[in-house]
Amino acid sequence: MISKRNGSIVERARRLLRDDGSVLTRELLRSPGGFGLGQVPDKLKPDATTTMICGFCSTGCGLDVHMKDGQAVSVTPSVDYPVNLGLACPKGWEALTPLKAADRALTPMTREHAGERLRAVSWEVALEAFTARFKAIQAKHGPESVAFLGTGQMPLEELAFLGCLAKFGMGMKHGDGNTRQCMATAVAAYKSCFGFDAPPYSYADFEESDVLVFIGANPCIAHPILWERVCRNPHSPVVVVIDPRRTETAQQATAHLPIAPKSDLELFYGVANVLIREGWVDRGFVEAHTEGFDEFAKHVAQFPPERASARSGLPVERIERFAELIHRGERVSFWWTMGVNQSHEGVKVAQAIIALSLMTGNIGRPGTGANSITGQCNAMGSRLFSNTTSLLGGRKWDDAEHRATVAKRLGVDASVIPTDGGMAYDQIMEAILRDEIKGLWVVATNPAHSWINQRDARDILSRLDYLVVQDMYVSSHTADLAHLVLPAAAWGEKEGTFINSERRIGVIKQVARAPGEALSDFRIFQLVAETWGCGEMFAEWSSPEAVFGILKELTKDTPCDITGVGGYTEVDSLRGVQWPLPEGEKVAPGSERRLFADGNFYHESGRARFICGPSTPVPEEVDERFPMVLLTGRGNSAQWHTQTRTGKSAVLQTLAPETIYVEISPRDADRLGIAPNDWVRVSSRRGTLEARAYVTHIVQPGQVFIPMHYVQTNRLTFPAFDPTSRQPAYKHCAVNVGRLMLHDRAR
Ligand SMILES: Nc1nc2c(c(=O)[nH]1)N[C@H]1C(S)=C(S)[C@@H](COP(=O)(O)OP(=O)(O)OC[C@H]3O[C@@H](n4cnc5c(=O)[nH]c(N)nc54)[C@H](O)[C@@H]3O)O[C@H]1N2
Ligand SMILES: Nc1nc2c(c(=O)[nH]1)N[C@H]1C(S)=C(S)[C@@H](COP(=O)(O)OP(=O)(O)OC[C@H]3O[C@@H](n4cnc5c(=O)[nH]c(N)nc54)[C@H](O)[C@@H]3O)O[C@H]1N2
Ligand code: SF4
Ligand SMILES: [Mo]
Repeated sequence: MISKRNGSIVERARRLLRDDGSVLTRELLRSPGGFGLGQVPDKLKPDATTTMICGFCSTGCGLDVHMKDGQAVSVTPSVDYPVNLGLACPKGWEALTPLKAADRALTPMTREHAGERLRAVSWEVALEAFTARFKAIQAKHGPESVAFLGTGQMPLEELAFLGCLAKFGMGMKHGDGNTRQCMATAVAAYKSCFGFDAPPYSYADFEESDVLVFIGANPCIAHPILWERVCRNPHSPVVVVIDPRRTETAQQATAHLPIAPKSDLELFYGVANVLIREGWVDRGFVEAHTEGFDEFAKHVAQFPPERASARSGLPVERIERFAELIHRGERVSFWWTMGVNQSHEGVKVAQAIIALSLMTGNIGRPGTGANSITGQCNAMGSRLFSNTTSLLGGRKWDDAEHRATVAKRLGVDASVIPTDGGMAYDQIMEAILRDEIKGLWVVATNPAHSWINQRDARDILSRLDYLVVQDMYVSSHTADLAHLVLPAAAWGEKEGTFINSERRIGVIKQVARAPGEALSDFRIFQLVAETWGCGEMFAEWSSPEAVFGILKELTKDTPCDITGVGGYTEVDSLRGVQWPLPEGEKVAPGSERRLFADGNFYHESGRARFICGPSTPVPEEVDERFPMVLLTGRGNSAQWHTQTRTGKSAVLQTLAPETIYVEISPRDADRLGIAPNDWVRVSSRRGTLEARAYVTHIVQPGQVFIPMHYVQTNRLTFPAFDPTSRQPAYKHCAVNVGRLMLHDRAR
């Protein structure tokens, strides 16, 4: 099974291997040229300080990691990094703690059947099993019967490796990632309106706007350092927050528009209607740089502010005042996040936001833009390089020329490159249910907690003939269902690059040793390639930096062209570098750039497009039995997603609520006889959970909110998806709430 190619990594490994795998690991940890990664790079002197990008959110703060005796001992925010300017949120300060947790995956582990205990095995046994099981499934059910789920939390070099290995080397057609849960809507909107997935802004725009509109975004919690940038704005800006909840951000804003959930589309069409009615359109910009405005104007004529008012619950005059504010603003920027993306009609909402910025000429100038903020540290990288929705470099799967270019550079036959991106995440889950997909490789994501409608999700995952989970922890809820767990090194224990929300590429470095026999995802992919028998295909993929070089070349002549960027050292000395930077162009260290300053967009016509469509009813209306709307999202700046990492820091745990809670309005609490801190039961048609009542004016009557950080939350969510982006609509389903008597509480 193992490739016999002389000098191959596995051959080398084999020579070093003893039965229990221990020698392999120890030897490799000592060999900087081998595939071990325990070695702190030579350039890192003991006691030196080095700067790298934070591994949590897409803000991409620079962190100074301080070393003593060759080990990272503490972290402080970098003062001269253009993103965070000396600031960090609690997760950044605590970035090293999750590495030391007791439940780190230390060796590969297997089990035959669900419910059995995992058993430690050597890497060789694990790789043999991985290959034999997946190959057997493919032999029986076809190559497409094995799929993968990846992540926006691995460096570019790793997520590109996974996408190329799986699709070109292992014959998989279907593979997606957690970026589908997160950014797919923005991707679809940008591609359709701009001709490429291109967030146009730079963080300097937070400081240069005179009107900032946040839509379904709570940066005080989810992107605290970006909110700090807003606070540095010297123009006394007007900040408008459009969110059903009076969030921490809304509380600090100039104005809060507490719209009814999922009424954004009709609201924005109503605003566009007023802008047109009042003659507040930048005709010069629209004529010179856009297409489709007339049809858009015709469409929004059906949405007078009265209609927007009826749907959103905002008075007509507030809608008109909001339109006027946009008109009067000289530099208006629109910022959106999950309140828009995670909706059954999110793509249309995002397109409507883009339309507002285009029709008022608020794009390409300082302080403007239709700006989607990304979520995870490398979500932007995964959009361009994970080989899921886009072919490497943001290219198109269905374009023969694009496929040929990629095939040529990678030295593979063009026939191994599929002609479409394959199934989206939800379609992969459905295909498992239909018995079409029987094997799944899950890397750096935790779907048993984070996927929508959890009962079904877990049922689906447990139907697989073979589930491989590659994670830094052995204790994740998804690892609980795995047949094979591969132990991964984490941020801080490996190197590579991330792309942040403003398109800035930054470097991460190895400052700590991975525990036990954990290997970087990069090394795991190399070993899988060798074991699978496609190692030749990746002969050039010898190190993360070598892969960075290949990926750079693959961006040539695309909108995200970074052929002018040097190696890691140069990226570092430039304090990160934003794409694009084609060969021959230069930027100064710490510089900030935005797109579309020349009014040229990426469609063949060079124009941006207005796109619109009918609004659609919410997938699960409230009714008598389930009379309240459940919203979900981020709860606290010290909690990250499924908490596998932040849950390991005592400091972060102290900053976060102890137990799961549900925000409920005083009026509903009163009506239901619920006092603050009471235990309540929240139920939907799909499941039930128990939570503490947080009685608060943050939520409107008729709505409740539960953070996603608790594993119970997705028991309730309704599996609806935007039909274009296939992003899950996590932010709307029908529930009921009732007070729990003490004796009712499930143990
Ligand atoms: N501390 C912390 N920070 C994080 C993360 C984390 O887990 N913890 N995760 C990161 C990731 S991956 C992401 S994607 C981002 C997410 O960042 P955000 O999108 O800012 O966070 P969310 O809380 O998911 O959603 C934002 C808001 O959308 C609102 N909303 C719900 N429905 C609607 C609606 O119909 N219309 C409008 N206009 N608003 C609505 C919710 O009330 C919520 O306040 O955060 C990133 N940052
Ligand atoms: N109800 C509800 N659900 C939601 C959301 C919501 O708003 N509401 N938001 C959605 C969004 S936007 C997102 S992005 C998803 C996030 O959902 P997930 O991706 O499932 O969440 P994480 O906890 O970040 O999972 C990352 C996993 O990777 C592991 N890991 C970390 N670093 C590494 C590494 O370097 N290598 C490997 N191999 N493993 C590593 C972690 O231990 C963890 O198990 O959740 C989605 N789910
Ligand atoms: S804001 Fe995001 S990138 Fe910055 S320190 Fe916090 S988690 Fe890290
Ligand atoms: Mo996300």
